[in-house]
Amino acid sequence: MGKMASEAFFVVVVVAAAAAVVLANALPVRSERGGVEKDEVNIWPMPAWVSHGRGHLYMSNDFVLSTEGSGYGDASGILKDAFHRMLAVIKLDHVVDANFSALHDQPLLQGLRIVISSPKDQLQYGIDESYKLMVPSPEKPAYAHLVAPTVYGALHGLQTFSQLCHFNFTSRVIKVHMSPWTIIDQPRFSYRGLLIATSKMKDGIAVKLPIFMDTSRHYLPLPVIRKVIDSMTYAKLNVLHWHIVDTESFPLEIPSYPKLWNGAYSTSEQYSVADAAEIVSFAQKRGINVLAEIDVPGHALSWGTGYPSLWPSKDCQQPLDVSNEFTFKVIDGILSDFSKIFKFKFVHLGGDEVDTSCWTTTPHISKWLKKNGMNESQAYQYFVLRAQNLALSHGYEIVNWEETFNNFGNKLSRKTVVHNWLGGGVAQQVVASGLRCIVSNQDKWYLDHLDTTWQEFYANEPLTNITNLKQQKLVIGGEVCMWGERIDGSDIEQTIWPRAAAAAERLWTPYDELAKDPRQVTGRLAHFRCLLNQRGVAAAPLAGQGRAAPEA
Ligand code: CP6
Repeated sequence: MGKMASEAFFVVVVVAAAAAVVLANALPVRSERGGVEKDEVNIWPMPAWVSHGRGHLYMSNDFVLSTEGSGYGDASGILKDAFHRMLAVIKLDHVVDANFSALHDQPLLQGLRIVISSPKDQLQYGIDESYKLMVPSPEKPAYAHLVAPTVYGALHGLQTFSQLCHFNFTSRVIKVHMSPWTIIDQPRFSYRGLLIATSKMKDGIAVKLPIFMDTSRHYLPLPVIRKVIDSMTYAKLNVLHWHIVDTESFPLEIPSYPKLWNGAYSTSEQYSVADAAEIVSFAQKRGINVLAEIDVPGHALSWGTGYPSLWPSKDCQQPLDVSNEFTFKVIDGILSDFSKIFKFKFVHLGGDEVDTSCWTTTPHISKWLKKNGMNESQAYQYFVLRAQNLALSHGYEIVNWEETFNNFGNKLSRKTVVHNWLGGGVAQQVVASGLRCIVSNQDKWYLDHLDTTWQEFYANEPLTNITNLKQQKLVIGGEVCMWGERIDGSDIEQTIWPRAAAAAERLWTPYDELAKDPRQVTGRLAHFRCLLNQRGVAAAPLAGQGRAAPEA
């Protein structure tokens, strides 16, 4: 984003905040975030500012979208498609017939008028995601209004609107209760991510089918990934971190080095370039950026299936051979191909858990180390920095796991975002050094840790021990991680949800509006989990994750 654009973003945020303050003083009813009233506002994540009344409205059977006066043309259909997806989930199209009761003498909401100021819809990090939503009182029902600087802010507004609508299975009508509503909202952090890993351990044969069987282990079929993306939008998460390749398999097609694909488990456990591009476009249309990762130099054994010279030797197969120029040619080729598919401003270069012992025990590499006057840890640094330079040459900024910072933080490119995952609270040191940080500490935000409760997810505060305002701004957000060793398409949804939602509120809602004690939000989160279930997402019961084993 250019300087002008980011200044405009700032002005809009300030104006929105000022408007919020004015409205806060002017409007009579402001929901309390505590006690009984709190659970009445069943919106997740809680918006920055909410006011509501006590009236009831009903959605007209032919509820329409109006974009009159909007500066956004919607040539790509992002808004129109999102509106229809929203209607489908409100009306529960996948479970009930669209055969609604006639509504006589009820105040009817005729439609939603959406005004978006920016004509552009290029999705990128840091765009304005704010929106303002107004639902009228039953006395003057007509239209609800949604105003947003960008279409992506409007998408969040649609999600919030969908949560104000309640389908009654008995009367078969859709009620918007507690009108009028005014909601002014924007995210606390601009990076709100979920990691999925698609390359771990093979236990069976995968089939690319929308219905998955016990045989589709760990490789995630495209329909599963699409469903995860859709579910992310319900919680206003905006980055899908795709840990595509790792030691166990290399499922992605890389045209520059086509034999890398030989590292896939099988020909049905592969993503073509077209598959990946389709996922990126599917996500973009929903306001979600895809952060692609190649984890180097460790976690890359599968690369050598197609190109064995990337291994130090036949018996010592990782990390990638640091002494071989071909290694960096391949990384360059991958990043070149990536830059045509993955349009997010960041690429993730891994750099975690590197065991360099193969480098010293392999004669030709140990010779190379001596010749270049490097020890193992210097070679690790050399590798990471060279990969960083390649990413920069393809126009990317970089995300690296925190070991790179812990070992040579002062050498990293200033365009690095350090991705925390170890328990030591590195964020504080990262931002003190002037680098940006993403928070994912494994004892709090790792979804594969089945013993971590939703309350612990909720309570994890990214700005812990960071008080300086400038340093706080360097924490660009956080990410919950769904590592793939022990999950696949059959249980990924209930492993992600509802705990990811707890983190999503932490990343969206202003700090002062967050519950100090997670118990205060149990009812509202249970409601959101139920909403996920209604929408076809297999979110687990709140007490189903992180539970202690029952007493024998
Ligand atoms: N794979 C990769 C992993 C993990 C990491 N990187 C990981 C390590 C420890 C736990 C969970 C996941 N499976 N490539 C660490 C960032 Cl507990």
